[in-house]
Amino acid sequence: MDFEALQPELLLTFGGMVVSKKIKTFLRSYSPKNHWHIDPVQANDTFFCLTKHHKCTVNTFFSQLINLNKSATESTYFETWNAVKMHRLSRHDAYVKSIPFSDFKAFDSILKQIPNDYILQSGNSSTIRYLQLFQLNKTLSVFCNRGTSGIDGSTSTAIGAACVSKQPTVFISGDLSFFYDSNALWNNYIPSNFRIIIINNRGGGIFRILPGNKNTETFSTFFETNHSLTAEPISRLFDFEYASASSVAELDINFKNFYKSSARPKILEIFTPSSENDPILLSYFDFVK
Ligand SMILES: Cc1ncc(C[n+]2csc(CCOP(=O)(O)OP(=O)(O)O)c2C)c(N)n1
Repeated sequence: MDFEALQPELLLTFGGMVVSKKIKTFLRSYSPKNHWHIDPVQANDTFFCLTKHHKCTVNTFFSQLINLNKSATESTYFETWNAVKMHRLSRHDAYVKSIPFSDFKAFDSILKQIPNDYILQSGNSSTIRYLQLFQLNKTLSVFCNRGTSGIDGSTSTAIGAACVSKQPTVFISGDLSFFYDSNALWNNYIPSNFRIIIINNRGGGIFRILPGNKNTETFSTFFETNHSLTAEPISRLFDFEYASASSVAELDINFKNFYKSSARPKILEIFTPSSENDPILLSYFDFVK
């Protein structure tokens, strides 16, 4: 790819840290001439080229910018960028059609099924990383308790936020992250429209994505922490409805009912093949190039 053609003259950012390592690497290697961050209080110099911190809200910044009424500068930047984006989107769709059941395929199904206007809470680890590979339904409000990328406390955060917001919420979590914080379910305030989706790849799937020999007992015991737990007994303990799926067909059946109103909150546990997830994710990046 011609990265130089995508190098921006001006980069505008707002919000917290960028999750994508690829975007970070790109903007650090092909530095924008100017980087402006908009935030009333703080500005992270994520790309080591921050030139201005606009200390105001995003809405103030953009309304003042529009009011400047400056005529647009001649540029082909949008066309170049958009062509790359369109290519990537069509390759993305082709890739999803070609792959077997896996974390990747499960995310595709999950994201197509979330009803409009839901709050989507994401766990850390690969959940938040998969989410950024998909075009999300724009009516969703998406949250992730990033902090220092801890896999603890994500369920508690999602439940707390759902209690306060009163909006229907779906929380997507990895299995280890879910089991770490299972005590989050021990409270009397979980709304009945709260939904949990667990991607159970039987351990820390993210560690398989990193380079190294994965076919050793040391790897599976101490890095991946391979296990055979399921969330079904926990669902019974805390009075959640429970269902599970291990294929797209089973997911489709489950999603017919999953978001329907119910007296109790629900858990859907999706079992994926741990040793197939990482090659499928890594091949994706080559395929969409
Ligand atoms: C509190 C805390 N402990 C340990 C880690 C290190 N860590 C990062 S990812 C991960 C595995 C997460 O596994 P899971 O929740 O099943 O998600 P997956 O990687 O399979 O998507 C661990 C243990 C962490 N980030 N936070």
